[in-house]
Amino acid sequence: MNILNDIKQAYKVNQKLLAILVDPDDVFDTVKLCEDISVFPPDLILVGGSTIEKNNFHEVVSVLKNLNVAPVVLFPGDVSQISETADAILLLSLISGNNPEYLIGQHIKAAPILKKWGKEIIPTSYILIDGGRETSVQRVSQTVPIAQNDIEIIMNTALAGSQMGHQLVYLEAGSGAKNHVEVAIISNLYKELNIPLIVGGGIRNTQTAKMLWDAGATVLVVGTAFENDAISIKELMESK
Ligand code: 1GP
Repeated sequence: MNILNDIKQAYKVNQKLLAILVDPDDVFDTVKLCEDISVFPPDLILVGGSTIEKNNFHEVVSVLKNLNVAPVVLFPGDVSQISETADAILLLSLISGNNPEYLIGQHIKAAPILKKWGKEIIPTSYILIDGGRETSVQRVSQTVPIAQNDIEIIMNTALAGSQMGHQLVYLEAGSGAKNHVEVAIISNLYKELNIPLIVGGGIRNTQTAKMLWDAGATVLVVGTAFENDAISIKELMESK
């Protein structure tokens, strides 16, 4: 299995992918979670959160991995969120901000762990875009998101990330964002960059998902709406 190759291939042939984000802090019933995911599985399962208060991170990753319905990819808020059983990790650099801890600090702490871990590491530009309210990623990282209308800055930030060797660009409006990343940003980046886009934050219905996929996102990430049973994976998968 090579998840980056699969995403690049999807990008090349204009196939759309759905990732469901599971934040272990919001998991109260792993049996229900597994049922919800296995009835109609997404293409990818991301696991992580800006902070993890509960002590269930490894359990949640391994329960999802044991389902064996989709690759389980770590989406870590910090170095504590690396689990033995996952298939890959998005090694996120928060390049829209200037907090050294999220640009390189956590990465240095994670480096020896990831070396031993030996699984797939996917270097990813993580770009925070204003989603209309303060989200936990903003609070925890203490970085200011880029305004939705600063398309040139967003573009140049993503371009710099790809020039630094990042393989994916994750445009993040933040979990529970009021406003998702705007279509104009996605379509501009899709036109100008040669790199698959992951887009997440504030996607609450299939119409929005379809619009963002059509604008050029290769992977859409849905977390809150799935947690709240407000969206169905089946409908999302069928709306591609
Ligand atoms: C957050 O992009 C993800 O990192 C998902 O956001 O919870 O708003 O779907 P939502």
